[in-house]
Amino acid sequence: MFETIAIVGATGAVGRIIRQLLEEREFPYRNIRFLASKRSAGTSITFKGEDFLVEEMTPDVFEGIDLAIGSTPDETAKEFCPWAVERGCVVVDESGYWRMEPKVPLVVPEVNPEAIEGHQGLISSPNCSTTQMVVAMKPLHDFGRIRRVVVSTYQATSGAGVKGQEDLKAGTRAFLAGEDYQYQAFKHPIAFNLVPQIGSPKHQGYTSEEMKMVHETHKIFGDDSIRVCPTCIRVPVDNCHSESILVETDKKITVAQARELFAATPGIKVVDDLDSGKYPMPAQCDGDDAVFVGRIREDLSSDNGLAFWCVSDNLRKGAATNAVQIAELLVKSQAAV
Ligand code: 2RA
Repeated sequence: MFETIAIVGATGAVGRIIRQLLEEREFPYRNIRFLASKRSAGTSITFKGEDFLVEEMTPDVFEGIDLAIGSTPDETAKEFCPWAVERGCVVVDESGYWRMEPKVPLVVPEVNPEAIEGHQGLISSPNCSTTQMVVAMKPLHDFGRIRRVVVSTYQATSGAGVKGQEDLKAGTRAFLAGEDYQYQAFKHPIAFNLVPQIGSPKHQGYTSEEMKMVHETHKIFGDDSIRVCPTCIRVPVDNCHSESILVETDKKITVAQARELFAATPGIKVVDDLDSGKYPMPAQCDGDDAVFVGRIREDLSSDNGLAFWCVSDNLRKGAATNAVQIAELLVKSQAAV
């Protein structure tokens, strides 16, 4: 058990869910502290019925903290992670800043739990669009070796933060009232629209969000030979990312086999009955920690192709839940020593 734990970015949307999860999952600790930027420091947080003062993130605040779970912007993580690690604190970082550092394990507990072994104080949690995809890929990869993935994402506005969610609601109201609305999180209107750009232009016409799906998938599976072709789209959905995924495998996987493989995988829930209109939808997956899979079908255009639809709560499994699961792995690995 870690004696003193901290949530860094405790007042943000993901920080709030991390707090809920620590309580729900009875995460073990003796002392807990809540850290945030100067702007939120000094406010108070009620946790398990007790009031806590939110402390400002400074280098010295990490003295005496044994484990920190961080959900902050990249620039903040760039700063605070070394402060913490230098003071002997183990950090589970949810930001994008450290993910591709060779010495930093990038972990999805259902996929590569072994990667935490030999960590050097810092462990990263992947981007939300990657996390749900690799959880769904894992049983198929183990069974038939995935050699190619074509994925199109339908990403909710919550992925762009609370401002993104506000943009959807206020933009929709303004659209219906025939009024102008100044979008804060998005460059284009998101109400009654789709935006085929998430992140900045990065590589050969792909965006930074799309390239994260390529590089992070390679790192998590430890296999650069998996070819990944992503298209990331922002859609007018409040929360939960959806993905249309096509995998090509070395060994053919039938629909029945895929359904069985998915159903036997902890962390995956199968909702797959087209005749009765049953498939995962964002509005129904909101607030759940699972990765939902449905619309499982053979690819009509290739011999070993399998297509499916995948939905997950991007704030939970895509962020908070995965980070807390990594922290749980760390507790388990301490107990095993
Ligand atoms: C998004 N994946 O949905 C990002 C958040 N990390 O914008």
